[in-house]
Amino acid sequence: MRLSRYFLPVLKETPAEAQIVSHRYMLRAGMIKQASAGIYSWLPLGYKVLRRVEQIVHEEQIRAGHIPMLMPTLQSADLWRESGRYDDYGEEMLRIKDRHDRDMLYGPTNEELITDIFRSNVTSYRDLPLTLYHIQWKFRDEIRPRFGVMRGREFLMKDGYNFDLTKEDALHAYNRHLVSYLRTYERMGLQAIPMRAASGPIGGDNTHEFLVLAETGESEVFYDSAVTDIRLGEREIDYDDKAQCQAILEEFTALYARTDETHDEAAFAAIPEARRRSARGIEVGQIFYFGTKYSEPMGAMVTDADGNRVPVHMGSHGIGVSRLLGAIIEASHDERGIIWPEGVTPFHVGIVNLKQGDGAADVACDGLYAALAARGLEPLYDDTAERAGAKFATMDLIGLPWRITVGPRGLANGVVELTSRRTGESEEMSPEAAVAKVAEIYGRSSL
Ligand code: 5CA
Repeated sequence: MRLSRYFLPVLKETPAEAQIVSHRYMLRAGMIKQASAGIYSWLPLGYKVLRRVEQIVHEEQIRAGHIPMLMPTLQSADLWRESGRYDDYGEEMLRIKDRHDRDMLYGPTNEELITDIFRSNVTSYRDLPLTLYHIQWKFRDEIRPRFGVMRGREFLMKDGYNFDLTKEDALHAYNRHLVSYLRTYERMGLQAIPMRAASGPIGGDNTHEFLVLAETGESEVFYDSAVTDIRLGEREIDYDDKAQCQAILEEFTALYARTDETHDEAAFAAIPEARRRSARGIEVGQIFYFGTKYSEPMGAMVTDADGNRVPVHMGSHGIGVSRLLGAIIEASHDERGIIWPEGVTPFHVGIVNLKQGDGAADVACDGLYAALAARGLEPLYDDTAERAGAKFATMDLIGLPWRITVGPRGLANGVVELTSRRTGESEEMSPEAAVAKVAEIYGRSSL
């Protein structure tokens, strides 16, 4: 993309309403614009990152054997009356009447809708196990929407639902989600720690929240510092292997890590004092096993091997997709702006032309652009007439992990400069070497 043809409305001033760094940078970098309280438009740069995050979520869910689909945002109140949650859910649910005076609602979550789809189509244990998921906008009329996309009223969530014959199978689905979530967050450059939590209006006793440690997080957490040393890394995972998934859950949840809702002072005091931590965290996901809470009242039954009709065991599993952008920025930024991890960056590399209009510099930039694009990479080429300082400031603010700087002086010696946004280190090299290095970083060197 050429910046002169893009829509990147960066702000020089820090918006007064933004209290935390991710909100400030998302506004300043022209990623989002508030439409009304807790509701945002996703401007092109923000939308691009949102799509990248969504793509990683899809890839890891599909890898775990979960099936993508799409349910609507508006739902009929009737289903929620069946589960008993229409009255229970309270003020957070946005209730709407259509022209025929029918009660509708903007879905805050989808347990009822998916259970209805299941019961209409599945009747035998032979069709189990089944896990369906979607990535769809939700609405919760939060009393205090704040911190930009962190606590929105309208927000994007990945929500998945498992249907199993037995509790044991449903707990395997729970474990599978835990493992796939760990992989998902690690690919985004985040460490999200599973912590024992409370289940709230979703229900059930088994639940873990995934927390990214950050001073600006809304959750109070207590943990053994040794949990921060555990990584999933590149290990091979077989999502059908019950023992392996269970072992990973145990590895990640053996040490004390809880939110304030389930915090146990006595258990916390048993941790060696040097490892005891109380901190704040951003909740980027939550998994639940709730058994037959919805299947029983809504009649989601299957025939088992003995011919008996039994309610299915279910769980639901959510990732805060739009919130993740805020969490990634909270975890990765400096005083000049965002520093995107390579896995989610909106453009792979920035090209800064120090002297737009200079024949050699323009030709070199066009050549770099074409060579990067040929390797399947997306550069953002600042081809505007701005002065160098302003171009650098914009690149630093929007946080592309790599920048190639091109100027007549370097070109006279046959070199451009490749700079890491994270370390600030620069290296001079030929344009070809810069393309090869960037391609290697993104695993596109085979072309
Ligand atoms: N049905 C279950 C699982 S699919 C469910 O709704 N779980 S949840 O309530 O925990 O939401 C899942 C994730 O959505 C949360 O972990 C959080 O990351 C995100 N989320 C929840 N509320 C908001 C909000 N107001 N703004 C942004 N993200 C939110």
